[in-house]
Amino acid sequence: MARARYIMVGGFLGAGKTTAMLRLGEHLAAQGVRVGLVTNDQSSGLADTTLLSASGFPVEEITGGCFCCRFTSLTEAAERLTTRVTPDVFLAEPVGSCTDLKATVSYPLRRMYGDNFSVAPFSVLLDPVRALRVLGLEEGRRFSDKVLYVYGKQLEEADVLVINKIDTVALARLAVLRTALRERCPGAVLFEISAKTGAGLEPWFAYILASEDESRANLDIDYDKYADGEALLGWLNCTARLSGRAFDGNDWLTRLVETFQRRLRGLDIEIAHLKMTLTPAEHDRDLCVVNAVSADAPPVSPFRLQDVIDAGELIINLRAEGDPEVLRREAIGALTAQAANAGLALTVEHIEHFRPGRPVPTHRVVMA
Ligand SMILES: Nc1nc2c(ncn2[C@@H]2O[C@H](COP(=O)(O)OP(=O)(O)O)[C@@H](O)[C@H]2O)c(=O)[nH]1
Ligand SMILES: [Mg+2]
Repeated sequence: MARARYIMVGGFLGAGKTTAMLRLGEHLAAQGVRVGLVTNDQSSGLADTTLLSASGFPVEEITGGCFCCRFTSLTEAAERLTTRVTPDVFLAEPVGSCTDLKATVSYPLRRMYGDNFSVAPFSVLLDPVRALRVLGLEEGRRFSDKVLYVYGKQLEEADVLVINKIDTVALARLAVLRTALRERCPGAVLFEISAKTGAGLEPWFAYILASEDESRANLDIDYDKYADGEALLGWLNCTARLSGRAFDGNDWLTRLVETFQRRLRGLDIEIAHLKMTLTPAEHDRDLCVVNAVSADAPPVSPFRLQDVIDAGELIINLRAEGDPEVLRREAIGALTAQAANAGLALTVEHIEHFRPGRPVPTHRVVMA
């Protein structure tokens, strides 16, 4: 049997991994290539899984830890997808606060499952506005140094650096970022894309579909610092049911995101990624998605409901640099107020808040 291709698309929270994977999935499906997707998070109830499933792709979700720490779950998820659809290509999205993924995922896959998978070079996506701030090229809200350490390691380990969202920045700003990245990551192949408009996607797709992962000296990484940086990020996942009278779900969800952002801005908490989905009770293909990738960035809604709804399921995924207790309190506050505003009954079905635990990879293949 021909080996399936394993393509991992990494990058910081909110960089556009899910959006780009969806585009790649559509590109492949249009050519009759079978695709299976794997999402990953520290806990369950993922907006990404809801979004990708609603797009019609077979998705397996790995929860409770990242790929590197749950390597066996990754290969099991691949087996389940194989049973379901026998994918020619697996597209996998690691957690956006993870790094050292070549040593802990790509190399072990090649070494132990080389007969099953041909592994693509590792792509790391970045949001240009975030990157310009992180690299100190522009002013704006930033994370603390330990979080930036993880961000820096993500850039450093990229085989392929992909500046995404080029539709959001002027050419001059893009040029500044390109120059800085070339200097900082001379070994990486650079692409510039917009997963939203489709600009620049073809050359990147062609490259990752055709090239093989190459061994490089391992990332020089201090796992204590990495763990500290990851643990500064608070995680909140919430699933809730709304019901009552007919309401405009698109408008309602955008206001909820704005309310939540305002509350977090007031506490000087920077958001890495806040994403919400609202799915009507009766249509599993219709949904609204609203995202914010910073406390001060305007919310965007890449998917919108066709019609007003009178009942729905809400998912909130927040990753922000703040105390998880505070994130929970503010989430409940924003949600209760926004439900009351619209005269809706609210039932919180599941809520979790925590800091990611120390990364302890299942395997770490060391290259000289
Ligand atoms: N303007 C613009 N927005 C994008 C682009 N790619 C992704 N986004 C938006 O960025 C946000 C985060 O995207 P997502 O794919 O969820 O990021 P992930 O956390 O890396 O998986 C969402 O609101 C997307 O709609 C792009 O090329 N241009
Ligand atoms: Mg995602």
